[in-house]
Amino acid sequence: MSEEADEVLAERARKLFAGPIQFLKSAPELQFLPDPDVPEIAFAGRSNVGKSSLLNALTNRNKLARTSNTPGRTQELNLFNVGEPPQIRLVDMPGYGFAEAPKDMVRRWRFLVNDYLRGRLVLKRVLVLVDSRHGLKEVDREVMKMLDNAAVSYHLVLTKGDKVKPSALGALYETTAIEAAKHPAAHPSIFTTSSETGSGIAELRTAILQAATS
Ligand SMILES: Nc1nc2c(ncn2[C@@H]2O[C@H](COP(=O)(O)OP(=O)(O)OP(=O)(O)O)[C@@H](O)[C@H]2O)c(=O)[nH]1
Ligand SMILES: [Mg+2]
Repeated sequence: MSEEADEVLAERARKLFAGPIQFLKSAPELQFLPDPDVPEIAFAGRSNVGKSSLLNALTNRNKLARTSNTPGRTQELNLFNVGEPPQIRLVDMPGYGFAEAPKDMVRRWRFLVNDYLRGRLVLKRVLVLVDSRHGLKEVDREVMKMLDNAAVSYHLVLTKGDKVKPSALGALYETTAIEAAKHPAAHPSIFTTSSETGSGIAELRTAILQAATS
C-alpha cells in the first residue's frame, strides 16, 4: 500500500475507534452468538496476557471489557460493536490454560474458544496475544497450529511492552518473527503493544480496520 493510502486508513481507524463502541452481548456457548453479519476480530491468548486490557486501550475506554489480576476473568465470548451501524465486532475471549481453574471449566473454555476460532465465517483475523515477559509458550504454538490448519489468519501481538527493557523487547520481536514465518496463517506483521502507555495501539487499530475490510 502507498504511504498516502496508509495514512488515510490510519485516520479512518482513529476516527472509527473514537466513535460509538458498545458492548453487544456475552455468549457462553456458540448458539448465543449474534448473526454473522459484521466482520469479527478476536482476541486470543493465555489467561492474564492482557486481552481485555488491550481491547480497552484500543477503544480508549477504561471499563468496556472487564480486566483483573486474577487469571480467568473473562469466561465467555464478549462481543463489542465498533461503529454505528457496526463496522467491526471485537470479540474478547476467555484465556487458555491456567493451572488453578477446575479441569472441566478449562475443557469447556477450550471447546468454546476452539469451536469459535475454527468455525466462525465472519472471523476476519485473530490477534494472538503473547506476554512480552514470557514469549511464545507451548499452548500458544498449539493455538497457532490450529489456526494454521483452519486457515484463519492471525497477528501475533507482544503485550505488556512496558514491562520489559527495549533491548529485550527487540530481541523477542526478532525471535517471534522468525517463528511466525514458519506458520502459514501467521501474518508477517507482529505488533508490540502496551495498554499502559498506549504504545503500538494506533498501529493495531489500523491493522484491525484493514483486516476487517479486506
Ligand atoms: N503493565 C501492564 N499491565 C498490563 C497490560 N495489559 C494488561 N495488564 C495487566 O495484566 C492483568 C491481566 O489483564 P487482563 O486484560 O485482564 O488479561 P486477560 O488476558 O483479559 O485475562 P483473562 O480474561 O483472565 O484471560 C491486569 O492486572 C492488567 O492490568 C500492559 O500493557 N501493561
Ligand atoms: Mg479478559
